[in-house]
Amino acid sequence: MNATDLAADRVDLARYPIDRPDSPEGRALVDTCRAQLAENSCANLTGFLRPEALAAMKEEALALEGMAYRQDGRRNAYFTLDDPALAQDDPRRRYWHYRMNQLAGDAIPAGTGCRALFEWAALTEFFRRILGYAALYPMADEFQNLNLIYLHAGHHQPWHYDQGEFAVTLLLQAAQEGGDFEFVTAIRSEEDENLEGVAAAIDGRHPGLVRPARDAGTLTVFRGMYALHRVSEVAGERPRITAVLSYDGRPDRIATDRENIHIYGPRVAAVLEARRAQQRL
Ligand SMILES: O=C(O)CCC(=O)C(=O)O
Ligand SMILES: [Fe+2]
Repeated sequence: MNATDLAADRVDLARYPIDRPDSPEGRALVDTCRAQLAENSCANLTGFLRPEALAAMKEEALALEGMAYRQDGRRNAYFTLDDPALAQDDPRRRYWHYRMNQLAGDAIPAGTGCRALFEWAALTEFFRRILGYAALYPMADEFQNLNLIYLHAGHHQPWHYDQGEFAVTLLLQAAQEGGDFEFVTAIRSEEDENLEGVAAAIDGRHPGLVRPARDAGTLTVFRGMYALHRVSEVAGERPRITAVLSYDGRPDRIATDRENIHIYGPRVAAVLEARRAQQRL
C-alpha cells in the first residue's frame, strides 16, 4: 500500500468521503462542515477513524508518551503575567495550575497513523475547502506541526484562546470521566474582549457554553482564536489522548527555537543544541 492508501484506509470513507471531494456526497460533507463552522466555530466529525485504525493509533500514541514533555505550570486564559493594577476579580487575573504531557512532532515518526493522516493531501484539501482558504499546507514547523497531548487524572487544559486561526484534533482515547472539550463561540472579537462574558464562562454560568459529544475516533475542526475553550479535568485510570494537527496558509512558517523550547522542554532543547553542534563541525 502506498502512503495515500495507508491514510485513506484509516478513515470511515463511506461516512466521510474525503477522497471524493467533487462527488455529490463529498460536496454535501463540505457544505455541512462549513455550516457547522459558521454556526459555532466547530465541525465535529464523530466516528471519523475506523475502529481498527483507532486502536492502532492509540497504541502508537501510548508507545511514544515517554518522550512527551511533562508540562506543569500556571497560566491565565491570555498567557500573560499577572497585572496587580487590575481588579481582584478581573478574568485576566484568574490563574490555573495545570499539568499535561505534550509530545512535539519531530518525535512522531513517518509511518504512524497520525502522521500518515496529517500528510494526506486529500485531508488537507478537505480542510482547505471547509475553512475557505486559497491555499493550505501542513504546518512547516517540525515541532508544532503534529502533537500528541496526554491528560492523566487531575490534568486539564485551562480556558484559553488559540494562537492559530484553527486547529484540528483527533481524539484517540477518551478519559473515563471528565476531559470534556468545552467552548463559547465568538465570545470575543477583534474589537471587544468581552471580559464580562469571559468571567461568566469561567464561573460556569455562560448560557452559550457548548460541549460537543466526542467519543474516541472523533475529528474536530475548531476556530479557537475568538472562542474561549478548555478541556475539563480528567479523572480515572485511562489518559485522554489527542492528536493536534496544525495547518497554515503559508508553506514555510516556522517558530523560533526559543518558542519551541518553551513549549516542548528539555528534549527539544537538546535536539536543537545537537543540531547546532553538528553545524559547527
Ligand atoms: O484536546 C482538545 O480537545 C483541545 C486542545 C486545545 O484546545 C489546544 O491544544 O489548544
Ligand atoms: Fe486550544
